[in-house]
Amino acid sequence: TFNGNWKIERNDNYEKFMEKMGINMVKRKLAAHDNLKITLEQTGDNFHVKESSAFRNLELDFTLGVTFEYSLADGTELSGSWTMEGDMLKGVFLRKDNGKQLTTTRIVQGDELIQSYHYEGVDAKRIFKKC
Ligand code: MYR
Repeated sequence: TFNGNWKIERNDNYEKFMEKMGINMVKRKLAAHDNLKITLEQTGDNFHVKESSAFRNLELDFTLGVTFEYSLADGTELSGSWTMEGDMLKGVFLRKDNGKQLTTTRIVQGDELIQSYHYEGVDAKRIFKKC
């Protein structure tokens, strides 16, 4: 289950990923230590998400298979949706500014939630611990 409070534990290639996303060095340095926490609450196909970090606090709802809008901390706007494939959440989003695709997955393994990101040939992961 994805339900619970998750706190960022470590990043894998996140710096390179952000660089590919066009995020400047100062912001990348800050974002690498953003203390991201996410709370996920799934009820059937509906998810409630609380996101809190050094940059902002926000809450949002999404439904599997239903397109929604999401803005990154730097203001980049995305539009897309999550679907479930087996035990994995798969997200396909488009950047509104350039039309390019960002894909992401979430999977729970033991007490870790692993979120992967893919953009323009660059892969990264952020690994969260249950808290
Ligand atoms: C959510 O389920 O938490 C809301 C929707 C998330 C959309 C995909 C997030 C991609 C984040 C990429 C971070 C990139 C920073 C350069």
